[in-house]
Amino acid sequence: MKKYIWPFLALGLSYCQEKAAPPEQVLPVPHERQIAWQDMQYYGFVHFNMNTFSDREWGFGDEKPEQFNPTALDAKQWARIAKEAGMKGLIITAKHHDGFVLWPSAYTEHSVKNSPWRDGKGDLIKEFADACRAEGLKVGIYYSPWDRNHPDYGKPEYITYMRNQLTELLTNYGEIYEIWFDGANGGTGWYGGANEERKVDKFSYYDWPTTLELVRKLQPNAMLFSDAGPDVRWVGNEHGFAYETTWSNLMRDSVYAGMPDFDKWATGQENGTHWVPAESDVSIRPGWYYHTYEDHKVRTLPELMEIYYKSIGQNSSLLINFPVDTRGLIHEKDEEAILKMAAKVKEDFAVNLAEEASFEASADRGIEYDAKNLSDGDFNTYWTTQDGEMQASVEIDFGKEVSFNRLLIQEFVNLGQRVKAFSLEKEVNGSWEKIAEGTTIGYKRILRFADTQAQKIRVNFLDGKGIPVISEIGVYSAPALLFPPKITRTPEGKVSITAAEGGSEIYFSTDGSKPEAGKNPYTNEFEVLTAQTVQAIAVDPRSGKVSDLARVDFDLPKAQWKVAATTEGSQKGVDEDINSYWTTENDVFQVDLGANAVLTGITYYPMQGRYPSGFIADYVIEVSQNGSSWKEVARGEFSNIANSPIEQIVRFDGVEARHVRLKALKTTDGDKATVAEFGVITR
Ligand code: FUL
Ligand code: CA
Repeated sequence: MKKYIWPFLALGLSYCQEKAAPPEQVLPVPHERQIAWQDMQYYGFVHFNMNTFSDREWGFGDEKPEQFNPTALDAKQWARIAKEAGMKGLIITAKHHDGFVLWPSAYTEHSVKNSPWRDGKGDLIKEFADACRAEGLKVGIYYSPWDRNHPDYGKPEYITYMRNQLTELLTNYGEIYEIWFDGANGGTGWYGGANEERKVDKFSYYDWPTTLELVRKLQPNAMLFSDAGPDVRWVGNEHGFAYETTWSNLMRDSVYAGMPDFDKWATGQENGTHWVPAESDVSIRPGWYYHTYEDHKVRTLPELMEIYYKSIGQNSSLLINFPVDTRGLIHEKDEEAILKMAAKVKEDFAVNLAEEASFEASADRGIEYDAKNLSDGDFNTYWTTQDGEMQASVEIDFGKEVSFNRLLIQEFVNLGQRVKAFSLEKEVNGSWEKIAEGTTIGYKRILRFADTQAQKIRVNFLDGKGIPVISEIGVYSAPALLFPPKITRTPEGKVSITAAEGGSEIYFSTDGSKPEAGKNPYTNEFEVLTAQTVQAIAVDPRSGKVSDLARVDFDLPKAQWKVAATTEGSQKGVDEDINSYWTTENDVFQVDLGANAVLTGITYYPMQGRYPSGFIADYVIEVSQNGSSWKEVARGEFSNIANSPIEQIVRFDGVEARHVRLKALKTTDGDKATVAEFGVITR
């Protein structure tokens, strides 16, 4: 144990009092630039480039600059939305795998300078940087090392090209806070007309040490991102989820960008040698680039909140992507979704119950490291114990019984990440009862649990790489996520209704009336075997707040239905799951309903995959009593299905039949027709 005597600094009453030295670092510790960055927590991605216009995720490299032609581009709109959403910076795809660049680079013709946008005089990196700075946002650059356009890709000459371009980007646009090097590298491409596959040795080809040296020289404060860091690492998935146990320590010398089995390193390691914190990246839609056919797939509020809690709440930063559309704007639906998330985060953390509470620790290191530092809102003041006191707990007394469901903890990671196990307990009649537990904490850890009432709680630090050094502890009561409940039915007709978040109550109706809070609560699944409308609402019992209405029009259950097919999987077209699908053999989807019914229409859900195919464009619907003689009841086109693959409904005059078939006369892409879900209408 080290103690200093600082007689010259001591004043007044504390004259000659011993001051405890801060705890020793536990290595590795963050660099200054990482300390500045970790506080940002949340920033945005803009994927906008040639792919926006070629409607692809990865361009081949043979696209033409003339294709890049946004009609209403406004980088100020992006920055305004990011700012309103609480983001601290934005990162733009200056060059993606197809090689097209958003600035007038002197080193290539494959650039905005040869596009119709702003008559070839535009510089999108400049417009972007100016717009960000006007809103107080930091500016980041995504640069793809892989270039499917460049003739020299794979040769040493290309590395010079890449460094020249990085020099342009890092010299001409002011301070850059993060540079994002993508791990996807090498493969087939156009490569100046060669049209071939070019494999590169991802470890050695780019000579990263030299490139990184250049980048450091030009932008000493910039965080360098790649799978392997060196400053910030990929989280190992594109769902935006870090891990229950997430270390900022990484065995950095064992990993490199684009390595095949990166996954197993993605959580970081307790004994990692370098400080390389995780960044969770995710798009607000399935694709990174804009596709109109994903307009109905913008992530919902419960999905976005899950991302928030699993990234920022699990020791990671969060990078959410906007696929800017062909106008050059963030789509209205994406804006709505991100602002809803921002509002919900604000609501969840509106009141820190710990702020007014009294804190008492089982041990501390002296007055400067008192437990009151845990609720002063200052990350740089912390509570810690004497050297060797590895286990300790902090009791929080609210003064009266309060209700809560979130615990937020921040470790003072500037001295290294330590905690390996902790738990939360509440006092019940003089004894302690466990509410929740966790492993790592890191810069920020948020535990979610069901609403709990208590006057006193305690946080136990059970195991760590060193003594606990904790900056802040917060306790919150997040209102239930009031999202319309999900109503689903099995093919057998069993209906279940689930709320987006535990703790909320559900009320429902099956007779067409509007469900009311307090009337007809949902407790168990029930049967719906005829055409019936089920409606439901979620209610927060504490505030009495009511969600929007959920409504599903069910028709005949499908358990007895048989799809005529010789290939496997045809029942996937009638399994009440829109995420499974079947590819038809001959563009015909034919069903035996098992019994006669009076049909007045059909429903068709096209395939919902990330790369869907076989949407039916032109159709004929036929019915039959015996399965051999057929009668046409409808014919037409599913307009705009390519761009909006939502449920299609066709109505016709009532007709009695046992068999029904949907025939594709044409699919949007010429591929075999696919069916995600087929249904009939009998009312
Ligand atoms: C990936 C890329 O291949 C995607 O297109 C996207 O840019 C994403 C952020 O990183 O590795
Ligand atoms: Ca503090």
